Amino acid sequence: MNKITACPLDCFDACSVAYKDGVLKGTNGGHTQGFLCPHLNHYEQQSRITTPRYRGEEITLDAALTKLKEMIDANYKSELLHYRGSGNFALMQEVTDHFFAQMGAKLTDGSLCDGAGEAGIVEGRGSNKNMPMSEIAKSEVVIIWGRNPHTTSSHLLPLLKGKKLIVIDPVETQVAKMADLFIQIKPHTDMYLALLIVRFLHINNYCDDDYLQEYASESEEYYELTQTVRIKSMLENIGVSLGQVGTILEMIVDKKVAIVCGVGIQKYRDGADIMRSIDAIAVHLGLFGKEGSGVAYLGNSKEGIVSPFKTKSARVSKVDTEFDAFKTVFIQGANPLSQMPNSQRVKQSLSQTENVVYFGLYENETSAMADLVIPAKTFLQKSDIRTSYGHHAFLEMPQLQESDIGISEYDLSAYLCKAYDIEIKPEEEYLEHFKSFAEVLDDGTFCVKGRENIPYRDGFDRDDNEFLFLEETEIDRSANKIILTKNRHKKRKVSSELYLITPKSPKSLNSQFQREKSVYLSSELGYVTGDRIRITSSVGSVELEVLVSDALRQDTVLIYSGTAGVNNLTSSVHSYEGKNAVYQEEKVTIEKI
Ligand SMILES: Nc1nc2c(c(=O)[nH]1)N[C@H]1C(S)=C(S)[C@@H](COP(=O)(O)OP(=O)(O)OC[C@H]3O[C@@H](n4cnc5c(=O)[nH]c(N)nc54)[C@H](O)[C@@H]3O)O[C@H]1N2
Ligand SMILES: Nc1nc2c(c(=O)[nH]1)N[C@H]1C(S)=C(S)[C@@H](COP(=O)(O)OP(=O)(O)OC[C@H]3O[C@@H](n4cnc5c(=O)[nH]c(N)nc54)[C@H](O)[C@@H]3O)O[C@H]1N2
Ligand code: SF4
Ligand SMILES: [Mo]
Repeated sequence: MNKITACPLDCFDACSVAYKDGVLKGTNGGHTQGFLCPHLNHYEQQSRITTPRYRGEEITLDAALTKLKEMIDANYKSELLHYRGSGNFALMQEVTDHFFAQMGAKLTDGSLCDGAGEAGIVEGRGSNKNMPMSEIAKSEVVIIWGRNPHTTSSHLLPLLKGKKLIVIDPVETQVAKMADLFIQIKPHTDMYLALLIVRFLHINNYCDDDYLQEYASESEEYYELTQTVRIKSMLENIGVSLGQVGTILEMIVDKKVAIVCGVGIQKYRDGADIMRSIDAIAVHLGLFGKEGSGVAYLGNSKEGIVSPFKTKSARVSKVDTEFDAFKTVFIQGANPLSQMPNSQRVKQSLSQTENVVYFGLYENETSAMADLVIPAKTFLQKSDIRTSYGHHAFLEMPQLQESDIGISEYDLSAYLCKAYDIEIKPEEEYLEHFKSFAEVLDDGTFCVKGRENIPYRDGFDRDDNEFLFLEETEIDRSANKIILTKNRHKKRKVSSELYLITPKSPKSLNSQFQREKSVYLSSELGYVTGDRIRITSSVGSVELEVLVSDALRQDTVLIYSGTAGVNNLTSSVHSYEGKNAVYQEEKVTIEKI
């Protein structure tokens, strides 16, 4: 008989999974339609860490736990850091936070992922309530804006059939090839396109005036702001024609429109402002609070769920963490040496930390330099529950396999809590606690109680119920940067500075699974597949082999997330809002080696 669980990975789709005789398949009902994706199809073939290690020597799990306790014993509380990533997205991952917070250790805050965009959404709307996949299914027109569904949310694709499709991306992705209109925008210029769209909505009287009066009364002021952008020179600058803007307007007016955004638009310091400028388009069209309309981004996967864990503690940012300020750093479900920005800084800082503990499934840069390596159990070998940032399902993940390898997050926490006399409840009680936030639907599946399919029906979650538009200073901050960059280009050679974009690869999930090894360039840059080049930013450099791709703009260098060395190029500054990592602000130069 099939047993049902869910994929544990950090992914919009959060698929329900049928498990039979060691084979993982999509469930027939719901959005998976019987299909998973390459990550889960090959999940059981991944080679895992099977044995704990201390400074290169294999040891037993008992010995590893004793070592861990010794390391913790040797600390003052303030010298202990718990750094947790998103390798597994299920709810019980947080149980280790419970132990470390009670111990007085520091935890992290900030985001390597969607924090800037989320901050922009919260500023404008007062909260981040997402448009779920099931509502996108009801739209007539979909704008895919800085998201790559073939790679990162493939279960969205069947829902796009029969709809008008606009894609805005610097890369001609597979979904761009299917689009009725594709705008191959210059990286980091989405805010200007968004401002221009609102301006033309006003000029053509296409705004939903009744809606604006009720929920966005400052729209006239915002219109004035959009007029500070010079149309012709800005369109030239961002690589969009007036005709294309006209086509967008024709396609979206008086339609059910879903604007489906990804993290691509917000990997910049002003990522929050960019997201808010896109939200403003939806506000002018009156898309919020209506069926099949709105903006989809990454929702908060824990919306509607109160954690049973006690995790109050002092926190340090996970973007520019000074690991060497701690004596012991416990890393769980993360590969900071590859995935945090500024890898050389991370390496320097971690190598000066006395005890680095890696608790994970796979070997990677971080496990290689850790003093103590503790293997985790896979999602099939422990009990858990997950929710999603792309839809509202509540998915149980019962234990389906026995294994002698590794230890679960709960068992490790229970061991440590016992050792330090910290209260921890039985695992089943935590799972039951989570289940109290689930409600059953007509088809027998579960969703998170209270999550709205059509949020913002009665306006926004701000005191005055209104949307808060971007202000002049915020737009200036971003506009200045474009002007500054242009001046820099004048001084140096224009072709020498290229945009770095670092999206997700179809082969890996960030640094898990099959990692990419190449840099992708447009053939117009004069390199051929197989050339080795050095890519350099003001932060550092990396050497990679070229793969020529016609999907790219001439001014763009693409290195996928998870490629070893990509984050040598990125700096560990924070976004202006949202305490997010900034992966695409650095310009790069390239040279043959
Ligand atoms: N296969 C696979 N799936 C994944 C992941 C993975 O690593 N691999 N990672 C998971 C995680 S952690 C996340 S957060 C999600 C993210 O999912 P997505 O948001 O889809 O992620 P990205 O590929 O980073 O970015 C999406 C698109 O943004 C485009 N882009 C880059 N810069 C710009 C820009 O300035 N403007 C515009 N308009 N577009 C731009 C990129 O070319 C890319 O096509 O995916 C999840 N799913
Ligand atoms: N240049 C660039 N850098 C990026 C990005 C980008 O687009 N470009 N994307 C950013 C984004 S959006 C994200 S979310 C981050 C992700 O960065 P990380 O959170 O570091 O995620 P992964 O690289 O997937 O590494 C996760 C590790 O978790 C471990 N793991 C998996 N399952 C389990 C489990 O059940 N238990 C335990 N204990 N461990 C487990 C695996 O060993 C794996 O190596 O990367 C960010 N870094
Ligand atoms: S699409 Fe996403 S949630 Fe579904 S199986 Fe693949 S990684 Fe997991
Ligand atoms: Mo992410």
